[in-house]
Amino acid sequence: MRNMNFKEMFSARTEEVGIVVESYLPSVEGYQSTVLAAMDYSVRAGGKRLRPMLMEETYRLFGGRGKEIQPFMAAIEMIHTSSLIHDDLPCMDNDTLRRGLPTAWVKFGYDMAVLAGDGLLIYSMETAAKALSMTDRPDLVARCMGILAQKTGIFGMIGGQTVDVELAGKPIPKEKLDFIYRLKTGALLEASMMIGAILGGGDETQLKLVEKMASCLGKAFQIQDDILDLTSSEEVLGKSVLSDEKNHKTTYVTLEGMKKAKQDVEIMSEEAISCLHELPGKNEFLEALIRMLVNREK
Ligand code: GRG
Repeated sequence: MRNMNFKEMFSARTEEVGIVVESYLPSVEGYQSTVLAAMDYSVRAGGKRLRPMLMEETYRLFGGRGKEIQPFMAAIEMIHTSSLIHDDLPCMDNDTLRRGLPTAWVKFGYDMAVLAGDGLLIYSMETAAKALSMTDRPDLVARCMGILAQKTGIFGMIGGQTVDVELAGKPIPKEKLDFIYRLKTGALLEASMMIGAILGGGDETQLKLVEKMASCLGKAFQIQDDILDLTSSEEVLGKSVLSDEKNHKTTYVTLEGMKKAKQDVEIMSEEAISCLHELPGKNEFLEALIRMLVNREK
């Protein structure tokens, strides 16, 4: 078989990771099947599966070879998907297209979309707990469950989204925008890579470095997301574009201008790569993945 280029390798990994994630979804049955169908629809709609992919690649970087990472891979994608469902709601960004399909609230109604987001969010914890019976280090699994909850909650993604929503339509000083990006987007990337590092056997110093690497990546990733919202199309992204403008949001681009936004994406991604180089082990795919994420077109 001929050698695959990075794009092909990335697509293959997206598919492999997707199979793991989907294998943890609950069956769509019973009196509550409508909400289960909305959860199932939103996760199976696809997406790049970046967070579980980064988690598994970090786990491998530290030499992890077991299966206890898999419930966490599914859990982080469930949390991410739940956040997309809620982010698209009429009371938030009011968007109608996600992952190339009608958003959950358009397809299942506002009420069911709220419940599907809630359902996925808490099912993620039930899923992560499955790793307890797949390991001889339940202490590490318990720690990872704590990190998963913390980085998702009010001191993580939900906290960042709160400030983002509250300040829509208002000018935002740079420090507050940095706070929003670090929490709203960075926190789940931090959880992904930290869980990979902990279960892979990383020590405390390495864990701090992994957190910093993911935080730089998160900031670069969100700035790139702002850029794409302005410069790309619904066909390419599979989601609504010009959403920030519609919601009168201050973004990195409106604050700093397109040129600086692009430069800062480069700077933050190089910083993430230099953290990676300080860590032991080598994972060329992970390095290429970080570079590709911040230069992505969708
Ligand atoms: C119910 C858990 C819960 C949360 C409510 C709505 C909310 C709080 C948070 C929203 C956070 C959010 C949507 C941040 C933006 C992050 C971002 C850039 C998402 C796009 O991620 P990709 O490109 O998407 O990885 P795919 O579809 O490829 O997975």
